[in-house]
Amino acid sequence: MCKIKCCVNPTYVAWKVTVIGERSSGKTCLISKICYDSFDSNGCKNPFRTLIKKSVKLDNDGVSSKADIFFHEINELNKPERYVIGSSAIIVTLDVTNSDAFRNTDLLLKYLKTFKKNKLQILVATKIDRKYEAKIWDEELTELSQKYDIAYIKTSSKTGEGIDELLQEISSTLTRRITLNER
Ligand SMILES: Nc1nc2c(ncn2[C@@H]2O[C@H](COP(=O)(O)OP(=O)(O)O)[C@@H](O)[C@H]2O)c(=O)[nH]1
Ligand SMILES: [Mg+2]
Repeated sequence: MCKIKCCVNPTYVAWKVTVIGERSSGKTCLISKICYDSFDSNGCKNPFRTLIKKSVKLDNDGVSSKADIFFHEINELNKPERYVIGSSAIIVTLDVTNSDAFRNTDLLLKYLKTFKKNKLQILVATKIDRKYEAKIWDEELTELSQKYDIAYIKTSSKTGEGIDELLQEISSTLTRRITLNER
């Protein structure tokens, strides 16, 4: 089994991150915003099935290094284990304007609990710019976050809100995990 440690040297690390969520929950737009800083209001037609790279700089206890984060998306909410093989993190997207998505996201997070030990998981509320149409609020997000003991971040791929915070959360948490692993 490839542990994250084997991909690491003092100045470079690579992580695979899986973005999973209901259809139209904003996965493609999220990856596009993170990796290309672009948002297409006509919708993002082509899903990112292959890995899309975002390079970030890390500062680990004063030692600067580089990380490449490779994102991909999946729609298969039903037993997605084969798609998350080799992933260091799983981002679960939840469209705040879609009240029907709450239950399926709850079920997905329940299923993903199995992977919690070795994969960072973050609940990402999407389309926060449409707050006047929002059906899912902090109360529901906090409920899921506490139930499954995972962080949640509110984002908008349209305005960019929360995108830097999300990237920071991924890179700092995964860096911390490497450091702990190496001790
Ligand atoms: N207003 C707004 N619309 C978004 C946002 N993210 C995605 N969308 C729209 O939601 C629809 C589905 O997005 P997409 O990324 O293709 O969803 P996916 O099926 O989960 O990959 C598209 O019409 C997007 O333009 C967002 O942050 N704000
Ligand atoms: Mg898509």
